[in-house]
Amino acid sequence: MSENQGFFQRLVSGLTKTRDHIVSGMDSIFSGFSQINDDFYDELEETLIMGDIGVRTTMEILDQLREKVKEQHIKEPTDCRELLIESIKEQMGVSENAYEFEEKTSVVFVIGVNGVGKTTTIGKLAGKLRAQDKKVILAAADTFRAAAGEQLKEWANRAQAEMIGGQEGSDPAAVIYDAVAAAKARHADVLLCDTAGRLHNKKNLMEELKKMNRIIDREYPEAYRETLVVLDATTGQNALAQAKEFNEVADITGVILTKMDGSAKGGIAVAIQSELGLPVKYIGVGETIDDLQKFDADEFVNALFYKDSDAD
Ligand SMILES: Nc1nc2c(ncn2[C@@H]2O[C@H](COP(=O)(O)OP(=O)(O)O)[C@@H](O)[C@H]2O)c(=O)[nH]1
Ligand SMILES: [Mg+2]
Repeated sequence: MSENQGFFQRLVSGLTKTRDHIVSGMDSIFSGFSQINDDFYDELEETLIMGDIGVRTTMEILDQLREKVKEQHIKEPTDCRELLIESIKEQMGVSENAYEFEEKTSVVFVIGVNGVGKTTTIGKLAGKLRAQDKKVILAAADTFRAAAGEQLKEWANRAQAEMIGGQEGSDPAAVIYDAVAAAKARHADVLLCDTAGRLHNKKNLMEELKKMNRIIDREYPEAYRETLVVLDATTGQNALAQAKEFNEVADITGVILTKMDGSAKGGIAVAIQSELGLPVKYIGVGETIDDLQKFDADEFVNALFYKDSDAD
């Protein structure tokens, strides 16, 4: 099985709920209408929004569809299916250098609210990089709870990576400072930084993140930088709001969408790329070290819309 097929199959089974909903919703619209009219577009709109694609993105997708229908003189609703899928894919372009950090000496700063899956994702990412024989260091800069450091330590052991941490309640910026020093001294390929999702208040958290960023800028200017915001896909449109907030304090370079194996409505991946202009780089599809996948927008949209028979 090629990696792409694996990705597709996994998504297909992971996204069963959303997929069944979107696919059957779409198909009943395409077959239920005998002509392309306002009602037809209204129903498509409703189905897309229900799938978490978001209002704005849905509008853009449908505008494109309308244009294509006009240009190509399409008359049959069923002929819109491919055009619709095409329009959705067009909302999701990802830049070519999305995974450059894996090949460079880099610092990956991982942010996001509590419980979205930051620590788990760092563990998985460390595992992936170690499998490529990279030297990986983890920075346990979530010093807010002792359990957070212990949890990351377990992942470090699992992935066979080194971890730099601090005492509970210690200054997370100091942990970052130490971790950068260690990464430089030991010629690490990638430094992965775990952060807290909550401090005493939001202002505090945002200030702390900025401070950590400044330390990396100052102490490790030669490193390639990647700032990934982790979002829980099952929280739907809330995830979008979180990404917007974090984007105000950090230059986010990408998104990791976790819990795509649960009841997530996959449309959120489309909404993020379209509305925020941020690429989804990985998706989490479970709780084990292997459950992190590179995100391929085309494959993803195919997984959302094609029936099993189409995939053969
Ligand atoms: N099903 C599933 N669970 C996940 C995934 N990623 C993380 N989790 C779970 O989500 C919970 C919170 O994860 P954690 O990494 O501690 O979140 P953090 O607070 O952001 O560091 C844990 O129980 C993880 O096992 C995923 O992709 N799929
Ligand atoms: Mg954590």
